[in-house]
This record gives sequence, structure tokens and C-alpha cells, in this order.
Amino acid sequence: MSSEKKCLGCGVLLQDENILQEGYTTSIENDICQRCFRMKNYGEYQVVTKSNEEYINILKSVAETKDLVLYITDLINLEKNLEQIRNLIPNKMILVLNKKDALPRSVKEEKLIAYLESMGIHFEEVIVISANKNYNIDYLLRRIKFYQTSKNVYVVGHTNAGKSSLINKLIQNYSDNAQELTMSPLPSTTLNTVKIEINDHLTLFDTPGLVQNGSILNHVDEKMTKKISPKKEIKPKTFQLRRNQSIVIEDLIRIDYVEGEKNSFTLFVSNDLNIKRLLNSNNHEILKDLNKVTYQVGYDEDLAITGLGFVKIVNKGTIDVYVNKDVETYMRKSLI
Ligand SMILES: Nc1nc2c(ncn2[C@@H]2O[C@H](COP(=O)(O)OP(=O)(O)OP(=O)(O)O)[C@@H](O)[C@H]2O)c(=O)[nH]1
Ligand SMILES: [Mg+2]
Repeated sequence: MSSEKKCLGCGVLLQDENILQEGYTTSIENDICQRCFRMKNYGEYQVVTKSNEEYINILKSVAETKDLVLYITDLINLEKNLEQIRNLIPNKMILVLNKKDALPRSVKEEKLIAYLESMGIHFEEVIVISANKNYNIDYLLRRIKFYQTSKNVYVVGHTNAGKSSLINKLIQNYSDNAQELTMSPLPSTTLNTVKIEINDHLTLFDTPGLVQNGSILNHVDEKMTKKISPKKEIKPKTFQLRRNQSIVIEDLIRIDYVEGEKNSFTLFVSNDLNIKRLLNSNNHEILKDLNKVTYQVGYDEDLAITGLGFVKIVNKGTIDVYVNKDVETYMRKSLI
């Protein structure tokens, strides 16, 4: 039987007919689908590939409301193009920078906010939080109350930004509701809009994340996905490189420093990843079969690697980056 009943964990329509299809549960009486049940109870993940077309339609329907929107983004993995969502939704919008706990403690919040504000995209406010560490959630709630135009507030952003994690914190902190949204380090955990009543004055809507087509997470297995997702404060690793030296992260990416003075490369990636330095690039063919992109680096720039993190490079020079051809990398003004 299929029903109009949605899974309370991920929003998918529940059905008890086809185990191979989305939304399967052994009984329609259950509150969550089998996929959510397995993620929550056994940490067993089942990857679902979502099309962004569906998601864009969800964003368009949010744009038809006059409601406040929280745009959640991940500080380790900031989007290259924050305008994409902003342009689709003209509503009042708070930009929420999540995963502050994963950045080194020394990084100042004001600096992060100023960086985002300097991009010139309009938001009512930019707020730094950590959903996992419950940091600044009280302040966020106060600002939600200040800007909300009705009971309804929508939570949007790219996949894995921590939308469901944030809503779970709001449920735990401020409501009697026992609902728990499904969270996971894999992309596309939430599959459809989920409505959560926090209290009489606030109803939140979780949405599935916009898929990052250029994310490295689309090209690694489950074990590596867990390694890549930073659970703790990142200990930045700095390498002083001379021309013709390289950095290799797992079997994911190789960065060759091909031209320039002695330079400092600081990696902001999960502590669990294995990083090697090659003292003479020419002696090693490792990962050179991957697609090569060359960047002219200016003073104080980051090489951003979508889904993985970023590398701060202090001086100007030339680098060759070897990575899967479908993984997006780009240079930006240094975040930190
Ligand atoms: N370090 C850190 N990790 C976080 C934080 N918030 C969420 N995460 C992690 O980020 C991953 C994704 O979290 P979700 O809440 O499932 O993200 P989502 O935005 O709902 O993702 P989709 O449903 O796929 O769109 C999980 O591994 C979370 O543990 C945070 O504040 N700090
Ligand atoms: Mg989610």
C-alpha cells in the first residue's frame, strides 16, 4: 500500500510494496522508512541520487511564500556560488554559517561574517553557529523570532550543510516534540520537505539539500566519506614548499607547486586524512593520471576543493592540481 504519509526522518512518502524503492517500510504504521531506520539505529547508509531539478522546484515553492528562510552553509565547504539559492528565493533570508567547531578555535567569528558580507549578497544577517556543539543556537532563535513573517520558517542549503542537524538541535532545545530528523555524512539524506512544529509560534520546514555536482563526496566510498567529514576541530597542517614539491591527500588530490618563491601551504581538511609531502615532484607519478588544472595563485588565496576543504596559500605562484575531472576546485580570497 502506498499512502500520503511521509517519513518523519527524511520526508519521503512511505510505501510497503517495493523494498527496492524509496520510502519502503515494513508497515505503513511505522513513522520512518527503512533507510532512516537503518541509518539511525545501525549507522548503515544507503546512498540516494537526487536530481537538482526536483530541489529547484522546492526552492521555487519556498519563494512563493513570504516566509523567512534560513540558508545553511558549511564553513569548511563554502559554496562558490551563494547567489544560486539567493537568486531563486527573494524572501527575507538569514545566512547561517555552520560547523564553526570544525575550524580552529582561533578563527574569529567577526572575520568570517565580514568575509561573507564583503561578497555583496543581501542577507538580513549572517550568523555563525555549530549545530553539533550547540553553539550560538540561542542567538539564532532570537533572530528568527525577530525576522519571521509568519509561523513558518524554511531551512535550505546544499546537501550536508547540517540543515537537519540544526533543526534537531532546535527541537531538543526548545520543544516537547520527540521527532528526530535523520542526519548523515552522506549526501542527500533528507529526501523531501519535512514539517516540524517547534512550538505555537514556530514551524520549521527541513528540505533536501541542493546536490553539489562538483563535490568530491560523489566519487568516494562510504568509508572515505566518513573520513572526509570533520568531526573535530581541524588541526591545520602547514607545509613550507619550494618549487617542484607536492602535497598529496590520500588518493584524492595532488597539488604540485610548480613556480614561485618558497611558499606556505596550510591545509584545512579533516584530521583523519592522510597527507604526504613529496620533496621532488618529478620523482613521483602518483595521481598524475587524474585531470590536471593549473592555477595562478595570488597573495593570500585559498584553493577550495568542493566537499573536502581548502588550502591557504600565502604567496603568489603557480600550482598544478590533479583531481577527478568532475571535482570542482577554485581559487578564492583567503577565508582565514
Ligand atoms: N563538525 C560539524 N559537523 C556537523 C555540524 N552540523 C552537521 N554536521 C555534520 O554534517 C553532516 C551532514 O549533516 P545533516 O544534518 O545530515 O546535513 P543536511 O544539510 O541535512 O544534509 P541533506 O539532508 O543531505 O541535505 C553530518 O555528518 C553531521 O554530523 C556541525 O556543527 N559541526
Ligand atoms: Mg537533511
